[in-house]
Amino acid sequence: MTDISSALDLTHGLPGIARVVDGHGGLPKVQVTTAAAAGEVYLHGGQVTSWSPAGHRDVLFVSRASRWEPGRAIRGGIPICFPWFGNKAGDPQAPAHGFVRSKQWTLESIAQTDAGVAVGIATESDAETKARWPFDFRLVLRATFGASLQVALVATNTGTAAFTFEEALHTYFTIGDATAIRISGLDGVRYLDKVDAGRERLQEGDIAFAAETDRVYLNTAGAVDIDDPTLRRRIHVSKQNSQSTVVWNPWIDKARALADLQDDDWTRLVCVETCNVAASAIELAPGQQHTMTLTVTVAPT
Ligand code: TA6
Repeated sequence: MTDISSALDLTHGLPGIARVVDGHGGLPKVQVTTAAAAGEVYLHGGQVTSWSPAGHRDVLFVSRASRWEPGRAIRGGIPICFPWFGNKAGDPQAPAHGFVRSKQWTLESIAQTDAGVAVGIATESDAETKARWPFDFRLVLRATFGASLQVALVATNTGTAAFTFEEALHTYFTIGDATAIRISGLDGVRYLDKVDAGRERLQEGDIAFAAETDRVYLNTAGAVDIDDPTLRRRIHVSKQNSQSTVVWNPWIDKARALADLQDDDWTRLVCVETCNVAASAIELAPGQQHTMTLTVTVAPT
């Protein structure tokens, strides 16, 4: 066990419930094990990488080809996109989806609550982030592992100038077969089709997958269901203070092109992302705070 994991476990560990241990690549992670659920969060990227409620296999997908090293994003779980989503406008050299998903976060708390075991981690601006984005901020992620998974992302403007940011909880869900699932809850919602040069379209009915799909659903605060006939379960994704939902499946060619995805990973993952992007970007004045929350439940079908 690395010194950092041992020290954090000594300070924050709850014996028999939540421990800080070395994960892949020797990266410290919090491992939660209770009767209600098991789960994991890496300090690298502030990334939840596992949630298995009792009686269910893991609801979150992580690729076996993922990299586990400083400066690289973990491929799977819940990457955090901040302070921009996708490519940064006017700065093609900037890292896609911002810089906090490849940053080391700080463990602040582990506590048992009525809803489950709550893990609090944080990151904030520093010289490196300010070279990319000249604002002072603090981000806190609270992940609660229980019969449901709750994830809250709290952004605070700790500086003297207002700023505008985009954010996403870019959740990768485990599914049995991408060609068989159906996603409901976005009927009648307009979206930007990123596979078709960002053309704006209208969703009609449920989403089914038959090709690369990359869509930004606009002005939608509603919940989404992922119906999975192969794993015989329904994943319910609800949210608060989020006005955009992104749906992504890389399909064959994109999965093959991404080095940290296995070629057939597209068959067993779908991203349904809880966001505030594009026209729903958030403006914060100095001292102001914004909290976006995701709640996931799963039920057999
Ligand atoms: O959320 C969908 C998306 O923006 C896609 O365009 C695709 O690029 C995906 O994210 C993964 O991005 P990444 O930078 O992690 O390879």
